[in-house]
Amino acid sequence: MSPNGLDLSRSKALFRRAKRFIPGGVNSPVRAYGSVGGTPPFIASGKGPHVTDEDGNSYIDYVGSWGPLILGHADPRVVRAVKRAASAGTSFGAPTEAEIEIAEQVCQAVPSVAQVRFVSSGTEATMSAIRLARAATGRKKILKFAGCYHGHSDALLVGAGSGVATLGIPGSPGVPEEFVKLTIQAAYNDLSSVASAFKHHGKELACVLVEPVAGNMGCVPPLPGFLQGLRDLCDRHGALLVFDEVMTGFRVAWGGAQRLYKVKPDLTTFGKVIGGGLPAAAYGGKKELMQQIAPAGPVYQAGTLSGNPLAMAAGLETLRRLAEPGVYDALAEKTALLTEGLAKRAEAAGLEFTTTAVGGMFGFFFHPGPVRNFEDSKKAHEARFQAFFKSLLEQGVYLAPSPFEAAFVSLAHRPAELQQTLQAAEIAFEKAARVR
Ligand code: HOZ
Repeated sequence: MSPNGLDLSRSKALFRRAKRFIPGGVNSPVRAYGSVGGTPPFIASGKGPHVTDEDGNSYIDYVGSWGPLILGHADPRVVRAVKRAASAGTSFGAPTEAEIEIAEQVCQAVPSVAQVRFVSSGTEATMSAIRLARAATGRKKILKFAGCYHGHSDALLVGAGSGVATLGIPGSPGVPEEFVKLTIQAAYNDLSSVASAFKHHGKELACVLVEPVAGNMGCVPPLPGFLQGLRDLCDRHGALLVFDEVMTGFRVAWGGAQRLYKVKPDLTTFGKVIGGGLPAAAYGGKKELMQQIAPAGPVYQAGTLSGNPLAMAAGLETLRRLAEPGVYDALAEKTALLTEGLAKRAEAAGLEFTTTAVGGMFGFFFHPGPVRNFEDSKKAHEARFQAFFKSLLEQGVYLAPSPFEAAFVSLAHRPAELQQTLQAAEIAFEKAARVR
């Protein structure tokens, strides 16, 4: 470490070079470290719970590629499966057996999914699920929650969390206002706001789209009864319930949040874990709905790299490991050790602080809590987050550079890394406490 913090000289040079050819120097906005300042470490490699940057700094990683790496970096079984698949050919744009195997796994694990279509990104999955919901109901409007992020398709940038919230922009130029008018917003964990939206738009709402555990306004779990309440309202008004499980699918429990909270949506979207660190995502649901997708039905959706053999191999191997007994209990225990340890240390530093956790996903807020929705999440102390983030990074702990992102624990995180993180947090909290 240099006297002024980390030595990131090579990352700095790479960032300058990247900015010449890539907008903002990054291929996804939050990675530019705009809201925390400084230079993003350019990552050279990852192994287990660690990533190493181009300057040779090693970090305990709680980003996990923003969720997919539930087994940690370069898991040997996943790497072997990908190598095997690659040596048999990287892409065919034709059906393969691996697609059936992973589809079978998903349909067996997720109670509401009888059929599933693979795509390449969460954005694509959610955009396609909405198209299907609109086609199935003959309605145009959709309801989403402020602070929930469902990818960057036009209709879904309204009140979006994640990068949109981090940049502090209300939406995006280039999204026609006609599209925006079709997206109705409600407050997360607030059934009365949903009931009121149904009162005004009931006959026009094709679906309610929700992250069953919000992960793009920080990690905000559903209050008891919220998801079931959505199910009931959708049934009453003839709208479909769509769970965006891109983040929560196979992350918070085997079969996802719907299995944990025992609420069955009509459609579900997946991404991240399901691709085992390669670009794969999916949407699925009841057979009668999925049979409307082309070529079985008239709702069009297609993709050259959909069901890509490398991504299917990585996803399948990841799901096989996750199907082993005790995996999710182990993950939840690791997460609890970390969040409880953080809360204790924050209290000792005299800070107002709240943590949230579901399975292998967690959040923390410099805020006394409770954090139930986007409005609560936005009240968290931003400058304290920045100080905490910076100190942890300098001490070798890698978190998402935004208070609106969730954090992830992997099966590769051992007690030693968790304890090391808590020790670093003690110093980081002292620094945060000096920020008024
Ligand atoms: N903001 C997205 C995750 N919630 C993607 C971040 C990235 O890949 O840079």
